[in-house]
Amino acid sequence: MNKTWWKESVVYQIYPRSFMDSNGDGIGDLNGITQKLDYLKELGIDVIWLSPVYRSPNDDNGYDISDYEAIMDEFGTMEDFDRMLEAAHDRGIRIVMDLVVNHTSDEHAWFVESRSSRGNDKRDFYFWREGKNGNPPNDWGSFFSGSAWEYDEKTDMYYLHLFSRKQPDLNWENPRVRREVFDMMTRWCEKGIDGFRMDVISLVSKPDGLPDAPARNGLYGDAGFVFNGPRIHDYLQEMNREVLSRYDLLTVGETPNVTVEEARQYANEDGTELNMVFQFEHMNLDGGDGYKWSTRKLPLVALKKNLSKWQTGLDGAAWNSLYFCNHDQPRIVNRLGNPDDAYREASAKCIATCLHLMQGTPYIYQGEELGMTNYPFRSVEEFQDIESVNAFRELTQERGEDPASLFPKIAAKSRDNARTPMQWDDTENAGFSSGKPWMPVNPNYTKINAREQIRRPDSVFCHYKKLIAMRHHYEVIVYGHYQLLLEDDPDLFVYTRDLDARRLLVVCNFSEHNRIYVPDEVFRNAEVLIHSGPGIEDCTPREENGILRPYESYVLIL
Ligand code: ISL
Ligand code: CA
Repeated sequence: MNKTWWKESVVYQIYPRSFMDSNGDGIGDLNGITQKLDYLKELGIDVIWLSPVYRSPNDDNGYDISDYEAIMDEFGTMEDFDRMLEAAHDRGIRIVMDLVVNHTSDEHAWFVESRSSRGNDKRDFYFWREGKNGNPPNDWGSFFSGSAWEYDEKTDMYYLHLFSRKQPDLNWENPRVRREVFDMMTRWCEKGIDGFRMDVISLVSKPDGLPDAPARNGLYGDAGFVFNGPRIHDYLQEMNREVLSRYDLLTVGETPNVTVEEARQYANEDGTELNMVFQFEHMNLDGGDGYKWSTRKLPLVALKKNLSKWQTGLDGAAWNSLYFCNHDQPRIVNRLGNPDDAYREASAKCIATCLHLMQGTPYIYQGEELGMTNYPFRSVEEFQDIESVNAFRELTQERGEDPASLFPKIAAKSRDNARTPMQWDDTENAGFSSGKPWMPVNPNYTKINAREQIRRPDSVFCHYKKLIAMRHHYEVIVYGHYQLLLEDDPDLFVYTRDLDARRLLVVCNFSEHNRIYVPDEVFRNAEVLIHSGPGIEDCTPREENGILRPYESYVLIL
């Protein structure tokens, strides 16, 4: 397997709107990020993935871009961006940009032109189709509810939008579209950025002829089949030749609905497409009936099997991302751990150890390193995210779901959970802003915040810091081969990693009771790399009698 810096790095995702507000308007901004670079340096991360900072009308918080080469007014100016990039580079931190090119905003100049007339020069930059007997051209549903087609009176045709109607899909079949995208990417590379996280890149090649979906999902065709379309690999190889191969970048494809087989192609070791995939199978294991809304917890045995499948399936052939949190996911402590005071920190650390000792590039989402939790929603009116708002409306009004029983399911899974402001300290608004935050701060900021954790050696923050330092020190953590033990145990997640003479044993008790696990004889004299659990201050796991307390975890190295 090739050794490269992006396999050895730890990435930290910033959602700028909620990270740090420097000017008191309640909205996080670029200067706020610059102010907090020393915090990230202290944590020890190598790379920042910056969620979109481009000009946008914010129908989907910046994932609807109206100008790829301007900064969103609320976030600052291009000069602020340049200063932030330089300040990050001064600290040895790279910056990876979000690249959202499956769609633009409907306010992007290309779409404004495209929609102006049937004969417009940019008409084919998007998918325009005639309706069928007064209905949309096909049955596809949008990921944000409703049909994926919007009727446009001006030219009496429909345009495709797999996300909101303000996010029309770009037509990658058109070579001019690809040229424009590649040139725009090149200009960002010339500016000195360090890579791209490619939003839903597995969606850019649409099935030939845009047929109805093979399966129905309620009122609409299940758009799941639109992923990994017929020309996706041609497009990525072209992008690689034209742009990516000319710079030293980290490239990660957001690839929902990708299989291990396909991922081996997207992120192949030969480097003809992307460096790594960011896939979702493990995040879908706690979904409900036909959709993601549910209060179920992530089932441990299924999670172990799934993560292990990816660990062994890509080993030596391709590269994966390791993550439990991002701006689209509820907080992992609620999903897999226990947010109550007695177990919150222990479970956050157990989860972190389990993930960060695997093969792949770890991603930490802002606040995860503090063990931040879901927001305690009390009513539907508190949801802000377009996905949650639309889903609640569609499921109650069009599919007859009972609002009272749907509410807790959406509250448990809403993307809003990840988007409450970063909890910096215990002062007003958690130190995020001197004004009224665009989204309420989680009331638990008085006990969960960065200032308190940075100086407490047994904090979640210090645990993440240690995990990152370990990865930088031991090659076996980056490159070692993985093997799962105790496959069917409902509480324990135990695995080994091997590289040459080095061997790791990772032991995590994901339950709220004591368990006994005695490591194999070969680990008798192994060194303890990291150890955590409720009230554990010492550094030696009690392996002699094998007792593991709730959420206790440790790593041994030979
Ligand atoms: O979060 C989701 C719904 O459960 C996913 O379907 C999500 O929409 C999907 O992973 C694509 O996400 C990306 O593209 C979206 C944007 O809203 C997300 O924030 C982004 O991560 C459209 O650009
Ligand atoms: Ca601001």
